[in-house]
Amino acid sequence: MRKTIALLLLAALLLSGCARQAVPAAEEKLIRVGFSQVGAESDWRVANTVSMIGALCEENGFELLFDNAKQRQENQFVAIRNFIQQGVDYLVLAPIAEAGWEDVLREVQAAGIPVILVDRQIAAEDRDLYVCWVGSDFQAEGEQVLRWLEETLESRGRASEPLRILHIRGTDGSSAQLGRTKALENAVRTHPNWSVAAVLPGEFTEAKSYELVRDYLREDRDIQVIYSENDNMSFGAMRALDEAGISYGPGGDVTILSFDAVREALQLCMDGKIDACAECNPLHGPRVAALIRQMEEGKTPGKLNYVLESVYDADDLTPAFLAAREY
Ligand code: GYE
Repeated sequence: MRKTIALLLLAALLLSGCARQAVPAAEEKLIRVGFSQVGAESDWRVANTVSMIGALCEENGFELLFDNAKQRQENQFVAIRNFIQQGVDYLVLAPIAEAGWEDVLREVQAAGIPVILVDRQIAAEDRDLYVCWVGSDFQAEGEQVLRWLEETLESRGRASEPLRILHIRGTDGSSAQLGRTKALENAVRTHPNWSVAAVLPGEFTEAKSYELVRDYLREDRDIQVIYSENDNMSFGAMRALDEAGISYGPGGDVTILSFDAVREALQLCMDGKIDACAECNPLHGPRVAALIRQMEEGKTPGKLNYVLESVYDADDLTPAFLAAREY
């Protein structure tokens, strides 16, 4: 899958023309934007990169400097300092983890460069370190998919059975992990018959999740639910379940709850392999471009900009819906 992602990214970058928006006047100076991206760890991330590159392109009036931090915060620090050197007009940052940004963002502030956070948030007390953020409400995503679980168990007359949940976590300390994990912890607290069998640090990658779940199932097969904080980790878990001869999906032994709802996951959901997908929309490119345009016009955008999302199960999905899906 990693190879597939890399190839997809390459193909998308080569093919992706500019997703043209407002037409800038011919003599208008390009707006120089430095974008520090988390990595290429998942299908979601690849879709996000394609969206950003598609929107922040020359035809739309931007010169984009892109850096892939390969899932390491130190790489983001280096990229950001390079962007300052290169005199960017705006810094767009998808922070890997929430903690640890004060120092470097103060340098950005001292250089007079406005910061837009995208996707994940930062934990800094000084809210002036960035102008605005656009992304998802990760805790709400978790709450929605857990409500789906609760209602589904009730409709099957299984609401009071003991439920052991295998929790596959995303990158520790990232907003996506923190929010989704909090939703699960709250739900377990309010359902006395639910428990977390184990927490596996899957780092949002298919390969890591596969290894961890494979090893885990050698010790414990008494799992009723897998709560996987992104689709790629679900794909890895499914491979491990296949190898262990454990069935999953509606009608199977293990219920799979997945996050992102990328096309491949929705296809698996339609095919009866994933029970429910909590949507997480990666198409932030045009949103970030619009925020920059507002700021160029001297306006101050709203501080926190949430994207609306829903939960899908097989009943919601059709081939036509999937074909029209952008990611
Ligand atoms: O869910 C995961 C990715 O921060 C929302 O990061 C993003 C998460 C997404 O690697 O697939």
